[in-house]
Amino acid sequence: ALLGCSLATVAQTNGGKNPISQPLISNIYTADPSAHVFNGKIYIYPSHDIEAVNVKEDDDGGHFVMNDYHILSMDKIGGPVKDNGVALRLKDIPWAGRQLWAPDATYKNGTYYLYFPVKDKQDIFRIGVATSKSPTGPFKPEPAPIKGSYSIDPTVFQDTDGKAYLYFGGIWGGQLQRWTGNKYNAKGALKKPNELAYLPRVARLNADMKEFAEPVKEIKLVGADGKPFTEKDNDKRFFEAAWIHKYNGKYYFSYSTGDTHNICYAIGDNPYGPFTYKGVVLKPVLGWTNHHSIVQVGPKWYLFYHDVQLSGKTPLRNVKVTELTYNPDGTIKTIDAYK
Ligand code: FUB
Repeated sequence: ALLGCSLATVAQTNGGKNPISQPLISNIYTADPSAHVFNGKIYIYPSHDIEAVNVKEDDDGGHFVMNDYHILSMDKIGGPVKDNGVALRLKDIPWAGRQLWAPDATYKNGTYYLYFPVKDKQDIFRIGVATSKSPTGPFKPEPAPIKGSYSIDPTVFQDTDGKAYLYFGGIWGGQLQRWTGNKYNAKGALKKPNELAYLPRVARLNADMKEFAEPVKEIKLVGADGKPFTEKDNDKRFFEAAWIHKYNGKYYFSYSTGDTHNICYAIGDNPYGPFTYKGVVLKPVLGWTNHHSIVQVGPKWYLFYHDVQLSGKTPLRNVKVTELTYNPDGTIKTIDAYK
């Protein structure tokens, strides 16, 4: 283990209760795990965290300086985890400037599609797509970002009717506050406490999975009272890290609340929402960021997430997995990763 820390040495239990989840790998730092099952095997598409040299931690995430992706795979939960090596490098993306952040992937008709946010050469976050015949790459990037894309944390969802959607957005360093009505304003400001919070975005993808089929739309997120959140509801409002999954015919939109560090979820009846807030999936974890994915493996559901157990440092994270369970009414049981 390059980090001087094997799974055996970090093993710990919580007073005989469930074992606390351990990092899935320790040879590299990984974060923002987007997990999928392809052909019965589990693949994790994470960010690859690296040490930032001469960069101070700031509110815009300047310290997240990632420059490639490694895809992880495992045959079963609890089994050995393989690091499949470099799948895509920043330097091979013709339009990219810096900061290769949280990716996601999907499969359609013999091709795997990797969606990734990265700052372009003008330092504006855009979303790119790269393709491969293998789930672990290497991935070949398209020559330009997806037209009309912006901000960070793309997540791709293919519905049972075959339509595919890209969800994205993140405030602060993710630059969502610079985009109103899909128009860029470099001076876009954060909302004041009583103003309506920024909303995540969605666009349906073309059949080729490489372009938006429609203008980007805002996703309506409302509280249990049916009212939209204001910025002061920052323990519930959207910040970044969108994910969507379907359970019993309902659409579950989950996301991070950023500066209050929760992963929350809201339920809707279709891919565009509105989504009604239901509660917390994952309480704050070690480190500033909280980012997750929710996936069914066989009969069980799992939450992939990260914390900073191995390094103790926010920009050097490690991915983990734990079981996720539903209540009979379809709500999710809140997870505390350390109890
Ligand atoms: O990994 C960089 C950023 O940190 C992600 O884009 C956010 O979701 C947060 O996890």
